[in-house]
Amino acid sequence: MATAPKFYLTTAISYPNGAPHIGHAYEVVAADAICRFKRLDGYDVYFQTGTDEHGQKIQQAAAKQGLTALELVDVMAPKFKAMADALNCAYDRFIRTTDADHLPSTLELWRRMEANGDIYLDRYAGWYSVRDEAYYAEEETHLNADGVRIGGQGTPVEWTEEESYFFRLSAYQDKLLALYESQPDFVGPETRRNEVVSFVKGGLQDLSISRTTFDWGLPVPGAPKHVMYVWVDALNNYVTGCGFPDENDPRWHYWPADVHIIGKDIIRFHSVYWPAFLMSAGLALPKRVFGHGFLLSKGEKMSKSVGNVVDPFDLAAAYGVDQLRYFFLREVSFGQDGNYSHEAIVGRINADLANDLGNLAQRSLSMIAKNCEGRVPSPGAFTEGDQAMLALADAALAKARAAMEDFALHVVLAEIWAVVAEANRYFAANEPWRLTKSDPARRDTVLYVTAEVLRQVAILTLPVIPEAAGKLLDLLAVAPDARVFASLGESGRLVGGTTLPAPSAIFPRYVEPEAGQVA
Ligand code: ME8
Repeated sequence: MATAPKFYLTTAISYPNGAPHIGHAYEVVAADAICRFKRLDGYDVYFQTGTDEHGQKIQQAAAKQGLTALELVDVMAPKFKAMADALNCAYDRFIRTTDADHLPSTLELWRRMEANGDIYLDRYAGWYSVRDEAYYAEEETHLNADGVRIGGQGTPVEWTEEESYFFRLSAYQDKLLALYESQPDFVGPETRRNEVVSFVKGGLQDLSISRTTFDWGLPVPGAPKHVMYVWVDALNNYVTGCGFPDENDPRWHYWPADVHIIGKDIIRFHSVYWPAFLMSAGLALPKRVFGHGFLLSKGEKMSKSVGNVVDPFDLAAAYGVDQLRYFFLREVSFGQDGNYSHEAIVGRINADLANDLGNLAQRSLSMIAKNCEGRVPSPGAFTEGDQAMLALADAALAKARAAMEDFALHVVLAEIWAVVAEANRYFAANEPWRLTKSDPARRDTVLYVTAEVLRQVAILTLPVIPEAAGKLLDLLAVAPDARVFASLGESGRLVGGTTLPAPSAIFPRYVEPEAGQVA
């Protein structure tokens, strides 16, 4: 038997300096949908997410609460894991950078970069943002109205001077440019690629990769005063998860990652520093880095001071897990920023899920239960219209796959909903409810075609709304092993006469809670 092609996807690992927010939820849901899609399409998938637990930002947050850094991350990291679980994200590993296997892995990365002549000791003097855990060149900073110096991503920077190990990033400028040239989709989407290429063309400074003014980090080998710069530690999680440095580890074959799914604010770390570290250490490079956009609350960036940091657990409880997942992935063009609001979420739930898909399923399955003895109806000869309807459903996988090549999750869903819309037109135009007396055989054919289209829509939507799509497949009596993309199209057609369970609703409409109740 041919072995399945592998697919290794990672999300960013989040800073557990506070509770997870809707941006974290968005990223892990998108990553999960891509992984589920690939699994259903026959890939051997490895999906890693987790938390980034070292560095000054965590240490400062802990100190503010009177906790040690370890105490803080031991409270917060489980909340990130619980969020991924609550949102039905089927990750293979939730990595924490405090996990025991991450230290030997990261020491080995360091050792290899050092052996390659890329690490030297010097002094750092420059601007540092603790919030971004990032160094900024003077020209990337400005003074704001209050006289506070602000870095490239809008956060305050502070002057930092200390002894530091440096990574010879400047030596990788040409190699990186050659990489972007030879693999045009290495960084996506296009806007992010252009941004990275022009940053690298502008010239690369060597990178400070150790700190001496605090101690919450991985130790630099042979230099007890130094802890590693948190980004060296953080990026390396991606190979730790594959068993690095043990190349006999059964997970090692997953490396290199097929894609790192991250937010647009950390594209530079992933598409400049990380490939340079890997080249230096003699390791294979990830195939792609994709920077999604930011989720904004009615156009504003989330921040605790604006008071619009939304708790993902509350959202899931208010709207439903599948509903929230669908909203994230349908409403926002993956790769661009998107807005969320109560109105927008309710609009999507009621229009797309409750009306378009839910009602069609409910109406057609109730008619089948009532008129066809609760069995899949046996179709007669197909008309041209029936054939066109089936052909549209059969063609959806190819369109979804093509969109998935660009991680265009919103296009994947738009293609599937184009089939749903056509199925609604087909059902309305053929009026099966009028045929019971005049032509029951024709009614059965129309109901069969509708149910068969629903089968395909349910399989295709499993990556995004796993629970509801699974329920729809239960109602259609589709066997568990037939819930894969290989069963789409003609090969997996519903079989007339198959007994069906009693129908029930899959998507209730969202109804505003009574005044006084919290949504
Ligand atoms: O950056 N909308 O951690 P983090 C969408 N530890 N995505 C958002 C977002 C928003 N409003 N806010 C943040 C870090 N994100 C590092 C990563 S990886 C080796 C280390 C995304 O907790 C953000 O872009 O600040 C990033 O991809 C992820 O959430 C974690 O952000």
